[in-house]
Amino acid sequence: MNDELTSKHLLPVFILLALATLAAWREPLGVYQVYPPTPEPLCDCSADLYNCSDLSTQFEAQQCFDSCWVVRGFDVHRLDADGDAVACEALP
Ligand SMILES: [Ca+2]
Repeated sequence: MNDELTSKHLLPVFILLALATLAAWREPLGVYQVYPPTPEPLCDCSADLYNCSDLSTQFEAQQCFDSCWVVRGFDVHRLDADGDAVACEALP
């Protein structure tokens, strides 16, 4: 009698757990489909397209330099002429 009551009361809990598990399993797959595995580059790293004079701040130049370094593995735009990994030191 007690066992029967217990299983009847637990049935909705099991259903909820199953639905929650299913939802948690689907969610990460959806996220992976929406966002690409590699971050979008902050500037075009396909070729030498920018000079320091094209950028307005050192921060902007540094972001471009850093993201292209990750994508291409070298200073595509030659923003770091002296090779100290700080791009466009002359910019504000
Ligand atoms: Ca430099």
